[in-house]
Amino acid sequence: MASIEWRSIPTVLYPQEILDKAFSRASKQANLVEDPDKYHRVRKQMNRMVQSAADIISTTLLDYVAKWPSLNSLSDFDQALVDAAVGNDDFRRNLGALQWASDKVIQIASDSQQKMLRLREIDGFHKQRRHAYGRLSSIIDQISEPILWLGDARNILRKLPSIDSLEPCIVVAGSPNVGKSALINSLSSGEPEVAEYPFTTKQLHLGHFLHRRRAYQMVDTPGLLDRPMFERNSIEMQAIAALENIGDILLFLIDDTGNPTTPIFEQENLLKEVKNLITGKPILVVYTKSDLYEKIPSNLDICISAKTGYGIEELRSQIIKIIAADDVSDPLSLPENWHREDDSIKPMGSPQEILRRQDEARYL
Ligand SMILES: Nc1nc2c(ncn2[C@@H]2O[C@H](COP(=O)(O)OP(=O)(O)OP(=O)(O)O)[C@@H](O)[C@H]2O)c(=O)[nH]1
Ligand SMILES: [Mg+2]
Repeated sequence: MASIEWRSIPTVLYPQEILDKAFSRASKQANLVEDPDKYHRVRKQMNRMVQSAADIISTTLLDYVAKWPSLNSLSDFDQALVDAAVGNDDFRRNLGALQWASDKVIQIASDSQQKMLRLREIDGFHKQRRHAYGRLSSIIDQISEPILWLGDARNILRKLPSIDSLEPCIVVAGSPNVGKSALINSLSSGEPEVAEYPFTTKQLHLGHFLHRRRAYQMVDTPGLLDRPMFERNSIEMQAIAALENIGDILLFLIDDTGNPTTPIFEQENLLKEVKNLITGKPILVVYTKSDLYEKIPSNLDICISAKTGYGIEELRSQIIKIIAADDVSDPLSLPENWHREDDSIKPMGSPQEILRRQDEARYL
């Protein structure tokens, strides 16, 4: 599943702006009508106005529906994000209202066309046009709340983190202040991003590094796990459950240096709880802030310092090894015991050769 580019969700016009856009373009269309006979000209003009206005309104609305992600196609994690940020039910209901309005608007245009066919007076065409415009405005009026909701929701959704579920993902957890964000920053190549995390009031750090052309994404979990289980609300629980889906590995950071914000026994309790909650993936326990030890205790398997870079490269290699993303089988190789009808077919050669031949064929 590809990632959602939340930032690409288009701006939503205000209800009045949608109408203004539709009516002004419709008038321009009407001006293009040429017919020396006034009766026919007015009939065509009025008809053209209604049809164009309805078309523009309907395309504008359907464009929103098309450009907003469909919830069903989102990963569990993204669905949990949307739910926490704006509410999945509202999301569905308000987009559904746009679809409903678009259908209505097309119906109004078609009714109007039928009626104009039966009219015999110039005045009647004008009246019918005004009547249709009134009905179009009333439809937009009826969906003004959903439109305004979508405008607000867009501004919230734009700030959500984008995580590509096709690429490996490392989830970084631990008590407050243990150094989650600092670790992500030091493992990242390029500028780490900051995004909104709707489950908590804190901002979340996103980073990635490349290894053999794969982007290893990192996401931290500020404030998500540092409360006891019974204090968490259902949305936070949903977020934790969703972490199961996005992450290939969970790094659990512990600050066991002199004066951690959270006492070590609490951090260890949290680790136990996390191990119970997140069962389907490897958990790597990482001790942080190694620079603060006079001598690093020998029982700490993995100890790093985001400040000095100590242990960071070793940790990176370990993560890559555990995820084993590079072990994917060669997509161009045939399965074993592949059945061939024709033995005379020559072996195709190495994947590189096949690609080279395909490349050459393209330029023949
Ligand atoms: N000496 C030292 N300080 C560090 C190191 N890593 C982080 N810190 C400090 O520890 C504090 C917390 O670091 P953050 O990376 O913000 O910790 P966090 O886990 O993201 O904190 P929250 O997002 O609030 O849960 C900051 O003041 C950092 O400067 C380290 O390797 N060595
Ligand atoms: Mg942080």
